[in-house]
Amino acid sequence: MIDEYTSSSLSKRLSYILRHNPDRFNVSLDKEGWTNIDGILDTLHNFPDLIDLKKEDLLYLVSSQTKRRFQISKNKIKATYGHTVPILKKNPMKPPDILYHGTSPKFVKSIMNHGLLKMKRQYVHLSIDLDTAIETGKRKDRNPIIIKVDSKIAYDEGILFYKGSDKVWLSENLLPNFLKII
Ligand code: HQG
Repeated sequence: MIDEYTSSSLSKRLSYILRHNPDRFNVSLDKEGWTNIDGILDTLHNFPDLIDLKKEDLLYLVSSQTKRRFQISKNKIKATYGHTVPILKKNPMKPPDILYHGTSPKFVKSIMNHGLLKMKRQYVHLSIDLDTAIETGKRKDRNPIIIKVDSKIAYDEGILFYKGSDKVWLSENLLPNFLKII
């Protein structure tokens, strides 16, 4: 079984390959972002510290993450959200009434002027609760700012939302009038 450190760095490398740069690793994704588990294992075995990685380790990583970053179906695996490579759009769904976005204080002025934008990713990423938003924001700054998103009004006004995972919702760009700093 892999230790916690390896598990976290494996998750980051897998995210990088499946969300952002499959080509660099000769990994091919289908239209929905799926690829073969055996192929991805072969790719991961090229990292010196992952040479002994077993399929069970990968299955354990996927099932143990509360953020559900990856999905497995039969012999395939995909990243559930976060892509910068284009994959087929998910089906729109009605979001919870309120969602959150954690970010760095240095982006807040621009966000409140221009709205929350997808930037390099395929969607804007939103968190289901404050804890997840704080964790997300901490990737950018030790003291993140949390923006509350009025997803009910945005949805009622025609903005499309998609379920990313249990903790993550996705949307199109959101105008500042749907946002409030908390
Ligand atoms: C910012 C993690 C200036 C935005 C997370 C964010 C998420 C603006 C950054 C997922 C802006 C993009 C994605 C504007 C947005 N002006 N800055 N108008 N609009 N931004 O990393 O949402 O742990 O691409 O605030 O939990 O931080 O990897 O997106 O700071 O679900 O599974 O532009 O990644 O999930 O940064 O994170 P990112 P994100 P994992």
